[in-house]
Amino acid sequence: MGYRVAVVGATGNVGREMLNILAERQFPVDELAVLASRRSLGTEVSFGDKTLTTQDLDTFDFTGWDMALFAVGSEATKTYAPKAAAAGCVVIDNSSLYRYDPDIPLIVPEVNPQAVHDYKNKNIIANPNCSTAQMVVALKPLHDRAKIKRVVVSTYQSVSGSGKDAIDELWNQTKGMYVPGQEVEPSVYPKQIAFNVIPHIDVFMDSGDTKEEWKMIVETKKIIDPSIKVTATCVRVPVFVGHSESVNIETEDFLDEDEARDILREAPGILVVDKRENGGYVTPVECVGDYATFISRIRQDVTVENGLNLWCVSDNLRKGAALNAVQIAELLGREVLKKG
Ligand code: 2RA
Repeated sequence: MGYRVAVVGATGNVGREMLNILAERQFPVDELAVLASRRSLGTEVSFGDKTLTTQDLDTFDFTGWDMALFAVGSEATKTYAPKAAAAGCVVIDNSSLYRYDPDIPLIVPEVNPQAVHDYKNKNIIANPNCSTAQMVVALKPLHDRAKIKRVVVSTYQSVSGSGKDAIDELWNQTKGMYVPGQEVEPSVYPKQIAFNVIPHIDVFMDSGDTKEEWKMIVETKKIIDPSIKVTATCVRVPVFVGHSESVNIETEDFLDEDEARDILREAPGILVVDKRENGGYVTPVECVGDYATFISRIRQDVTVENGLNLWCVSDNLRKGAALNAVQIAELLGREVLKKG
């Protein structure tokens, strides 16, 4: 016996990836409901070799459904997630709405699976921000071995993190650079993204950090350890899918690069590609469609007593969103609901 699962926001990039991954991983689904706003009503979406037609989220009754994977913005989540939770359907939410609620677990299954038992407070589990998810997968095994004190991270985030319009903007703006008269002015982003980088993701906060940077700080503390000091610079780059991160780590105990590499090689969810030669590292175009968090360029940071540098790349629509949500569903089923 399997689960009755709803995917909310099934026509968006992340919603479609959730369906792809539920099928790829043969999640035990007895019944699947694909829900969307009235605007997308009747849209057909793929689930493995099946084609499903979206139902109206506004009128859907979640009673008797086991789990609802939400892949919609915070506003729609605010309206419909409590409705699903109150009907007894466990919500796994990809928006940022509930991530910082102390009564709601924020989970990366390779890092803090034990937190899945904390969902009972509000029948909701939060999925982390995409740039946080891949980073904490890499940090956790090193933290367990040598206790991380401080993290300095610079991100190189693909445009798919901003949605379909951003993908179109990069494509059309790039084409427009070569076709006179087809120039495309910035609209999704404040500045040109083609052949450019933009050090601004989400809104600016009083501290001078952007909210994306704030999310990485707060979420890393909630998922791994509140004592870890984190500072982040999040940058949008002209890449379609795949977030990259340059991560500098300072630990309490000394950890040499070879031991760090061995620890990462054995850690869940990680693939180490690290050779000091041409091509001996992973780039975003190579991670697309993969489940793994790829780690390269592992080396000592000799400017501090116990420092390490590494390069971290992952598919932001998968580990950064849809895959992590499905892994939470698997964890919830295995550890709590125990059907399937
Ligand atoms: C981004 N992390 O990359 C944000 C939201 N997905 O735009």
